[in-house]
This record gives sequence, C-alpha cells and structure tokens, in this order.
Amino acid sequence: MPISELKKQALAVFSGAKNLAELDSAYHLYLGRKGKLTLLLRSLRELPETSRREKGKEANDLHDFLEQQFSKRKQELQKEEFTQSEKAERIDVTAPGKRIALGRLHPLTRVQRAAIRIFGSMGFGVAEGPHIEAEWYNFDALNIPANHPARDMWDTFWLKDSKNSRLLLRTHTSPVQIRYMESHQPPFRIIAPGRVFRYEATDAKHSFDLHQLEGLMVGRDVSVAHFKAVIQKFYELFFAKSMTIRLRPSYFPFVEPGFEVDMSCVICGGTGKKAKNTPCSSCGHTGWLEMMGAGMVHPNVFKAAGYNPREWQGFAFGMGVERLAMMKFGVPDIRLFFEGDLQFIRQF
Ligand code: FA5
Repeated sequence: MPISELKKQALAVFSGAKNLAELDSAYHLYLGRKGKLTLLLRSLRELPETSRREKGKEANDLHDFLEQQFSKRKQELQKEEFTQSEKAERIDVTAPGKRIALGRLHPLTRVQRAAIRIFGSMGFGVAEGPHIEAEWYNFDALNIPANHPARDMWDTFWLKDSKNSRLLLRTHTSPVQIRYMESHQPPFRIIAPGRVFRYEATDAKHSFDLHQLEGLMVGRDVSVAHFKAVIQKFYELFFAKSMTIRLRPSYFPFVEPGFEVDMSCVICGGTGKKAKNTPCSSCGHTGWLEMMGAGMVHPNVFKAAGYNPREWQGFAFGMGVERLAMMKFGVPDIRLFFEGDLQFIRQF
C-alpha cells in the first residue's frame, strides 16, 4: 500500500474512534508491534539503497505524524469521557434523602423493659439466674422433692447427669428466688425476668420456650393485700386502662396460700367466642387468660434459703411475659412471637 494511502486510512480510523478503547485498537492496527506502518518500516530493509533513504524518511515522518495525531485524539476523547462522567455523577443536593431502615425492638423485649420500669418505680430491683439450672434450685429448694407429684406440673427438659446434681433447663423463674435469698438479707423486693423452657406441646397460648417475670417481696409484715395492691397498680400502669382481673385459689408447693391471676381476654372481649360464634383459641374459649401464679412464700422455701420463717414473710409471683404481650397488643397466637416474621415484628 502506498504511504499516502496508509496515512489517509490511519487518520480516518483515528478520528472515527468513538472512545478510548476504540482508539487503542486503532493504534495497534497501525503503530503496534504488528501494525501496518510498523511492518512497512521493517520491510524497507529489503529495498535498494537509493529508494530506501527516500522511502525511509517518508515512512518515519508518517510514524511521527501519526503518533502526534494519536495523542491529540486521545486528549479529545479523554476530555469527552470526563465531561460525560461528570454529568452522570453529578450530585443533586436538592434530591430528597433515602430513608434508612431502622432496627426495632422485639415486642417481648419492649414488654419486658416496660415491666422492669414499672416495677422499678415501685422500688423493685432486678435479679437474674442461669438458664441451665440445678435440680435443687428448680425443684427441691422450692419444696418440690423428687417423686413429689407436683413435679408433673412442669414438663422438664433434663440435661445429661452431671457428677453432683442433675441439671435441667429451668422450667420457671422461681429458682431465682432461692439464689437471691441465699445471698441477700430481707427486707427487699425484686423481680427476675427471663427465659424458661418446658417440654410441652404448643398451641395458641402455649410455647415450649417462653419468658416469665418472677416477683418476690419479703419483709416482716408483707401480706396478700400488698400483693394485690402491687399487681393492680402494675396492670393499671402497664395497660394504661383498667383491665378486668380475677384471683383464683390454686396450688404451688412453694407458696401457701397459692392463687392464680386471670385476665379477661382482650381478643374476644371476655366472651370466649369470636366472630360468627367461632370459639376463641387465644383463651381456650373461656374468656379468661391465665396470667400468673402467685402466693405467700412457703416456710419450707425460707428454710431452704437459710431464713427463719417465723421472722419473715412475703409474696411471690411468676407471670407469663408472652401472655402480657398478647393482651397488650391483641396478638391472638403466642407462636407469632417466635417465628421471626419481620412483617409481624415491624408492627410494634
Ligand atoms: C409457675 O411457673 C410458677 N413458678 C409461678 C409462681 C411463682 C407461682 C411464684 C407462685 C409463686 P405456671 O406454670 O402456672 O407457674 O406459669 C406461670 C405463668 O407462666 C402462667 O400463668 C402463664 O402466664 C405462663 N405460662 C406457663 N406456661 C406457659 C406456656 N407453655 N406458654 C406460655 N406461657 C406459659
């Protein structure tokens, strides 16, 4: 190909390159190691001396010229690409901001914190105990010796036997009563919120993994009247309206007398029935939901903790935190709290 033709072609390809990548391949096509002009320069060696000089000068000039043209075009394209990306990346300071998704507290955490706050305002401190508990604290010290039929009241997840005592997942928060009394002297008032585990089937109001909130107040003259007043005040503050409750005599080996506190079911309005006369599963069709067990601390429990039962008396209670949350938020099924369904959790 004559040199003039090569020049024309190369210039057309350089100026036709639409971006830096295209220009780069154009460079290789003419000026690269196997480019057309490079090959032409190499072939000059074979020409006779006379024409080699003339052709050589012409080809070398073209080489310098094309290098220049290439740099010029490269600068143009770089500028173009820069203005384009500047346009694309321009920040619109007037555009509305993006909403950041905020995490939120699980309804059970909220209920637990609210309860801690309310009891705190009545002078109750917070105590804690382990989830893996010794048989002694969960049962024996609470006046429930081995083989006592009352052990059947708590379906238990037993753990493999350890050397000194049998271990289990605590079935209630009552063992914290013993642990606290072992290391503190009355008078005092505490609550102990926490997770408990029961080897039982689930339904709308029962879970095998649940939370309780234990309460214990001990003094020289603490009575059932104190319990009633504290619990009534708690419900009043927690629900911010009056709720219908009832006390029923009941049996727990670690209290005497013992009772249970029921609350009128908010899901069915206490009728036990839902729309179209269908039974309300949230309260087992009774119109009442059992909220807690309670009573006056049994003398044997004081003895197990090292107190003199003639000197001290007190009340204890254990309430279901999920049941409290169900009544507060109108949640019909306890299992909803444990499913991790964000659509459910985000409502609170
Ligand atoms: C107890 O666990 C006693 N420790 C309570 C107590 C403490 C009595 C101090 C006397 C003195 P009970 O098994 O009834 O009792 O459970 C207490 C509350 O926990 C119940 O009223 C209920 O609200 C809740 N609860 C119990 N089992 C379940 C369950 N499987 N699912 C959801 N809530 C439950």
